[in-house]
Amino acid sequence: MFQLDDNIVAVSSPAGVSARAIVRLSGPDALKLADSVFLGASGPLSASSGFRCFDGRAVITVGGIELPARAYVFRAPRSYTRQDVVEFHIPGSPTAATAMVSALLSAGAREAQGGEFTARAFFSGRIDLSAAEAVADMIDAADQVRLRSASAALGGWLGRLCRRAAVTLTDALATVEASIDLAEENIALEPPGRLARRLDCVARRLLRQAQRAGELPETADRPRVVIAGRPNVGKSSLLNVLSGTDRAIVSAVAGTTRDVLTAAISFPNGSTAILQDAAGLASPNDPLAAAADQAARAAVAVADVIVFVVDLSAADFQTDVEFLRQARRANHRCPCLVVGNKADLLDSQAAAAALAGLSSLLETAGIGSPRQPLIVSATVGGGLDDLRRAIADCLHRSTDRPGVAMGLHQRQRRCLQAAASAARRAAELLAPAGDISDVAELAAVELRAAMDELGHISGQVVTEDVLGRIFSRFCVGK
Ligand SMILES: Nc1nc2c(ncn2[C@@H]2O[C@H](COP(=O)(O)OP(=O)(O)OP(=O)(O)O)[C@@H](O)[C@H]2O)c(=O)[nH]1
Ligand SMILES: [Mg+2]
Repeated sequence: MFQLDDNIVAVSSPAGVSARAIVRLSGPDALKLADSVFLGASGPLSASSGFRCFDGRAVITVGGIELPARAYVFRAPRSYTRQDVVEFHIPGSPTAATAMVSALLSAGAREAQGGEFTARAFFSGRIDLSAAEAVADMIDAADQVRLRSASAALGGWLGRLCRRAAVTLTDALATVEASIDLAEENIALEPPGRLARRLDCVARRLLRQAQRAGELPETADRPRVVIAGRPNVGKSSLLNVLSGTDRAIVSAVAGTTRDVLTAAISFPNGSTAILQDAAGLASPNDPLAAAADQAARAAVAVADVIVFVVDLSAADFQTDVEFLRQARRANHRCPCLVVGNKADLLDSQAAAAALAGLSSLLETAGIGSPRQPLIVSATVGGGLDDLRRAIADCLHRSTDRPGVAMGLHQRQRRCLQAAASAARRAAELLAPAGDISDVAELAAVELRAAMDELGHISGQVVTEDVLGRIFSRFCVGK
């Protein structure tokens, strides 16, 4: 999948103009190649020791470009990739960075693919697969909670959990295999009951972590805030005003929005999310409306926060409450904000009465949310700051459950659960056995299966297909 022994180069700072651009080079000839574009004040980089930085000039002969530059030298094996690595920091012009990469390519380096530096760190044994995934999670982290979780994974909690479990499993497997080899020899091994208890303990620990850890997104998706509600209540108007765009068509005709529309929203605390507006939930009677309704329900089902909008000036909220109940059923773990829109059409007394009516209906229906419905006007603008704050708050809560500083990808969770099940099956075989050798062959199969599952997380047992999917999440230069 990746060639590992040649010299790779890439711009590893973000696209666009910035204070500094970083060009990264890794491989057996990295220092020699670096010397072809860098004139250091204290001599060639290939003569330098590692863990040093040198000021000098980047000299790109094609085009006659000369720039002030700083080179950071990391010598193998004390580098990210365990190869010689040079990082050039130059003034943040994308043109200069691209010219430098081109010069290094002409000198013999190869353009790095997305994630290839981290792949080298993984294949050289510098980090395990869970840490490599954490690097991608950290780059993608859309909020502090995900950042904390990525940082915990990079700190190695998952790797340590798997290694500790693997030690017990390897130990148990050795005992079980010894029981086959030594069956004739009358050598006392650990009693099967005690071995079973140890394995059961490992299974429980793995399962507990699988259940406790939060869910990490499989892609670089920002959290999704889905605006739902009946047709014509002002969902598209809210999408536009909250995102500061004209993304959605607004009209007095019910059923205007058909597709799920998306816009970015950012919050005062710096976090960002994807805001989605879909068709009004309805009991559709034509095929197009049915497809639109289905798309809206699918968006609700995977939302991180639901903003359920009702038209406060409407006389009756029964249908709204029924649709809200359906939305909650489709995604019961997701926080939900109820928003009374079009408050500008009511005077304050009528608005208070409508709010009380809506709240009591919600309570009767048993779907009273922990907070009161919010009152807003998408067109006049009232209540929108409160709504933004409430959404940010919900986003925080949806990922910041107490004790959850750790997150797992679905694949990792499945592997932990499968490892736990296999360890438990081994324990169940051993517990009632009179002697380990009575169940040794079957128990060994289960123990190996459990170890394989853990190996899928650390990367010891992993297919090219899984690796390809993981490293394709990275951008070039990382
Ligand atoms: N007075 C008032 N009118 C509003 C407000 N919000 C939306 N409207 C109007 O309500 C109508 C419907 O608004 P949309 O934003 O298209 O509603 P929607 O929920 O997206 O409708 P569908 O896409 O058909 O489901 C438009 O005429 C809007 O101008 C509001 O806060 N106050
Ligand atoms: Mg709409």
